[in-house]
Amino acid sequence: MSAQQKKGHVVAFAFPFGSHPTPLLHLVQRLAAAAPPGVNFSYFNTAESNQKVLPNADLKSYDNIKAYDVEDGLPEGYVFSGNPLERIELFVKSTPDNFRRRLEEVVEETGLKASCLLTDAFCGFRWTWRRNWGFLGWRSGRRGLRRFRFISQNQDQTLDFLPGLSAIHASDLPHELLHLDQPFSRLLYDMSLALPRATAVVLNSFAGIDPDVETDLKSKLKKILNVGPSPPPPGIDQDGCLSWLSSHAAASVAYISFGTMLTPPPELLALVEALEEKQIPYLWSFRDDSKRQLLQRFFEKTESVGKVVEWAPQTRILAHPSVGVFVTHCGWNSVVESITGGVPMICRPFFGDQMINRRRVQDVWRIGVGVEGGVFTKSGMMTALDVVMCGEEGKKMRENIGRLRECASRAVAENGSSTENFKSLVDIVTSSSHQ
Ligand code: U2F
Repeated sequence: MSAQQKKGHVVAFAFPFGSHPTPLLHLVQRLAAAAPPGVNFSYFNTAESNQKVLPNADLKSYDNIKAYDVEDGLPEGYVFSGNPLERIELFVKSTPDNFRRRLEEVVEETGLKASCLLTDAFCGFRWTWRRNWGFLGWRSGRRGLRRFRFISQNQDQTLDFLPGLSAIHASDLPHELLHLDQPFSRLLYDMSLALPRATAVVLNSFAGIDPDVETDLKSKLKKILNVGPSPPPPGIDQDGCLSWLSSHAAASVAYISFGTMLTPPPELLALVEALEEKQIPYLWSFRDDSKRQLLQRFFEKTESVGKVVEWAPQTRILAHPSVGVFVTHCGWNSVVESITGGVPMICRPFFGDQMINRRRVQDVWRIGVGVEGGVFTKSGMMTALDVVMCGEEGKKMRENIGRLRECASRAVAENGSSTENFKSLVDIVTSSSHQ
């Protein structure tokens, strides 16, 4: 291939909420480091989200990546009603025009036409279908959506019609899937139509975790590329979590985090009562000021056994031998990181894919338990802590997670499947066929 043909302009569209923008930016950085000279990368995200993710990304060391702000869809002087989905819905309504406008400006300024589009699957807008572009993705399908609606009438029914998902119950489905009149549901629906048109769907997952799902995806999509588990970001330990962990016995600490998007509910009181009763040392990533008042007394009372920080270097914490359990909302990144760290989970999912992830953790991989009745209660949490941290079942979970962890290590080793898939991805995004 000639140097001229290798030149290209890879355009990444981020979904600016929760943990979405960061993994996409990391992927762009990995690709930019591996791409042949002359290939440029542009990362599009809202100004607010860029302000959060760019300072940790050290883009200065990449002369082939530029970040751009797109409009967030908030009308001037807008007053929020308190609905947590409002910001997302306004953004979704402003797509794809906000991305298109900004991209046109950038093409005008730089003279570089987009040669490849690498987007979060949530940005699978209809206008992108005109060309064969790449998507970072999740799984669904038009027929699937109709079936989901049908089976949702019986919450106990399982998804036997989707290979590899027979353990998932109708009650585990995100209710957003079933109401196509809402902006967020339309986004999911558009995504399900867009994925089969993409040149490749890139997943933060690895071969062997879900063989039946992988086979099914291969039959439905042009190409799937598991490139995970993604290499962990350095994760600065500004609050001394790791040295605190090192002063504890092996597998004795509960690490607690509910991800980046949640306002956890008042039932957290039941969780803390269980921790206190069992005298379990805990490390909690907690930055929700609205709930701090609720838990302040507990935090003070248990200062000698607990540590509360606003942001924790999670991947490093989960890799620490003192952590015995991860109390999690089951966001996908957290589940993968817990597997990579070899830590069994206590699951309290809240929305979206989290209930499906919980079901797989508990019933498919058997590497954790859901909380009894789906919400925190003192007795349910005490039982879950006993099961995971003390009992035979917990030992079995650690063995099961060890096997998955080995699959993950093999995948990212030299010549491993994720390593090879990543090389294919580099070829795809830098290939002249898109230009
Ligand atoms: C949404 O999930 P979240 O962003 O809430 O949660 P995760 O997918 O688990 O990702 C959280 C990331 O933030 C990191 C952690 C994960 O990589 O290591 N982190 C950290 O480093 N330190 C902290 O103190 C707290 C978190 C959504 F809600 C889920 O349903 C989806 O599955 C998920 C992915 O699409 O996005």
